Amino acid sequence: MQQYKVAVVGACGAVGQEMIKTLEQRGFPVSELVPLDVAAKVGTFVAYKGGQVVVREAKKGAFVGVDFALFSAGSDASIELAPAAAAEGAVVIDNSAAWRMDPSVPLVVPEVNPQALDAHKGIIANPNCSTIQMLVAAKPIHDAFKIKRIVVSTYQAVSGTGAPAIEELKKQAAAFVKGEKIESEVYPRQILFNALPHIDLFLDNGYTKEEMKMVNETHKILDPDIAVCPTAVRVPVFRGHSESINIETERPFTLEAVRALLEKAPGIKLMDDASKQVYPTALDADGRDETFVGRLRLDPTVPHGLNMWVVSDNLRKGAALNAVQIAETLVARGYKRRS
Ligand code: 3JN
Repeated sequence: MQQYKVAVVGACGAVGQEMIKTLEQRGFPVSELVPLDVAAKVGTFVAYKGGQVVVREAKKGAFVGVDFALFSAGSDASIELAPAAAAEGAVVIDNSAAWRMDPSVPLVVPEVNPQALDAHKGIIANPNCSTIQMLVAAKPIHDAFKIKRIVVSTYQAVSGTGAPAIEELKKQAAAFVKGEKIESEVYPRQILFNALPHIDLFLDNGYTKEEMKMVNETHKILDPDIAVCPTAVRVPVFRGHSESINIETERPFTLEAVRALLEKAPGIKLMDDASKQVYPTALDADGRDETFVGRLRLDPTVPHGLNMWVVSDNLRKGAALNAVQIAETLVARGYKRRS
């Protein structure tokens, strides 16, 4: 079997670590793993296949001979280094927002629009985590009944913000138990025992950047005609984003038909039996690859309405796994080295 040299940029970060773990767990054919990060991390090690691989500096010249470069080091690093990596012959799969809306860059969820990969010119973008799980669940419904409008509220884990936010939630919990003062640095308000309707920056239209990513990315990936109305909320959960999704379709459907579609849709696990209190939660999704769907019910307030609860691991399907699946899909579609 052909093997590929794979670089991970941001290898020491939460998503970078998950990318390396995912490559290993899925048996991606890696001839050499090249962990790259900022100068301060050079010489440290990442764990891979029972061994330790030394971290090198992410800089121009580091991508010669690399087949796939998985980037998760933030937008600035992607803007600076992704074109260089592509020029050096690598296919970049970028987890940041830097290139997502560039018309020449495919924005891909492999279960939804794998065909978009064929037009890549060396850079491919991974969508925002909240978009990915929403579209995995929406795709089979859109194909069968044509979605007109989606109203979505997210309940997003602190790991979406990064390691400092995970620490902040832990510290606030410890301070609460000890009866000490609760300090907030990462978030503008206390996250412990709270829900913050504020993810990323506020824009002039009153929505946040996170919310507008869900709108714009849905239009690029699935259908520009779907109206999307989002509210993104941060909750005191470590890992796993949950979404309450209300869908209005053009064509009529039955719950049984939707259930049958979701049962056989790729990447989805149905957890839906209200009589036995079966529904997915963030803890069920932790470390898992699937997007979980439950609480399926009709919305009787519109002609063809559906409600569902969709949960997925934001670091995995929302980031690392989707990126690795893009590489797998490129290989399955006949990847050839670019230079
Ligand atoms: O907050 C979350 O749960 C997801 C965060 C995503 C994020 C955070 C900082 C910068 C992104 C993203 O992937 O859209 C970016 C970015 O790349 O702009």
